[in-house]
Amino acid sequence: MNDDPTALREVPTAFPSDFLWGTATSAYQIEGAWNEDGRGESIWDRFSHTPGRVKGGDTGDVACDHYHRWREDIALMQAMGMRAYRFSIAWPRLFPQGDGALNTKGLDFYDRLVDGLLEAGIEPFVTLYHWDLPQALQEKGGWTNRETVHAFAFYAHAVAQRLGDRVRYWITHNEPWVIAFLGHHFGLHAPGIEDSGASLTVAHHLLLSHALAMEAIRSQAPHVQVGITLDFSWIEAATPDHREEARAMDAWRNRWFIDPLMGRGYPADGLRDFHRLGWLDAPALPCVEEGDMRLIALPIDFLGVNYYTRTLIGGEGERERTDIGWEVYPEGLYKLLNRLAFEYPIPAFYITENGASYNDAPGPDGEIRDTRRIAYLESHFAAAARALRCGVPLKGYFVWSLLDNFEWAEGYSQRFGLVWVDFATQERRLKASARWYRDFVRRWRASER
Ligand code: IFM
Repeated sequence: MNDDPTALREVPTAFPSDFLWGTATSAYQIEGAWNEDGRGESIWDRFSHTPGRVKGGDTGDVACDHYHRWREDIALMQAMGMRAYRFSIAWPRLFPQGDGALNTKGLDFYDRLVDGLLEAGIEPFVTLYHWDLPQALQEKGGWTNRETVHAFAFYAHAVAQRLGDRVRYWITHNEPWVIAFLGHHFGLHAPGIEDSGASLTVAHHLLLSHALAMEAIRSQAPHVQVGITLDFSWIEAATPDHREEARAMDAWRNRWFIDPLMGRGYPADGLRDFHRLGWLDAPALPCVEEGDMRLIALPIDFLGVNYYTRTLIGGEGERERTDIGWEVYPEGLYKLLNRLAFEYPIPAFYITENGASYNDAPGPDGEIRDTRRIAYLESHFAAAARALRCGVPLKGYFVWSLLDNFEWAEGYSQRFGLVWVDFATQERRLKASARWYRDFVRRWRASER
């Protein structure tokens, strides 16, 4: 038995040979260059520049300076043997005012990035919206305004027209739950609104815009795969008394988006329960126009699943947690994938995010021994392997994140990266987990399946 926590244990052979191992990032969290080459202001620029909104007054103005260092970052992925990379496009780089004239310099950046990835043998997965709405659209009501749905489809069309010949995988939205509720009900994310009625309208418009964007992408690139990424939590009741609350939480946290996408409409039990439990002060569904629900249910080619933790209703206690305070619960990934595959007719799944915040610093020798991250990943990879053995059509796995980066309202206080970033000098350094992941993929490539 090898006691070295950074050593490779058994490589699960369940992963097929075309499995896409990768890492994920998003534009605002890594790019920096917030006002270069004609980029417009986004709601996250405005939010982070507002005192008191982000821990430590941190902003994404520079972040990981990926806008200038993308070649170095591709080289890191190559060194790690990655097969795929999920990144997002900053809408305000392309349309500084949200719609209207295209800023070609913005699109050129992503064009070069895609070419660079393909040259390195890395499959690009493009996310169109990872939370950075052009501020100009926010001035007109943002996602509460139905016009934004059309602006998003217009933006999707422009990106697909340019990149659709090379990008084979497209994700419309990342985590609409977070956008709708953290951004418009709790006010913890941009645009910092606290209005439950608005949050339900936003949720509906996000789903509708997903459908119209999917149509726009398919019109430009008929052979690509298009999906959406939802964030899920494994919800459990700690005691029988908490079962009802757990069911309501599941309706809100897990089913609010997937049910309408699968043609089931909004969870009927949800709104009544949210109201009763005092979670949402919105007595009615948002304005749903005729034909909306049919559009929202247009078939997706794949579902992106973001999974980090369990939500145990009615039970705190001593449980292992990452540095951001989220419980380590790999079993939840296994159960979640099985449940999704069992309940919904989804042809393919990708884990588009899974990872952990551990703030290990370099030791005296400069090494970052993030052994807890290795253990976290190992256990979650094993959970995914079990799901595969049960027949879940899982096609790929993206670790969040390639780099330590701007963790939204937490600023730079939480490090999710496989690669350590010194934000003062922009030096990058592979953590032990990055080498572990590299070895894992190497061993998997070499193993006979
Ligand atoms: O950093 C975020 C990411 O942008 C969306 N999913 C969760 C991650 C960790 O909080």
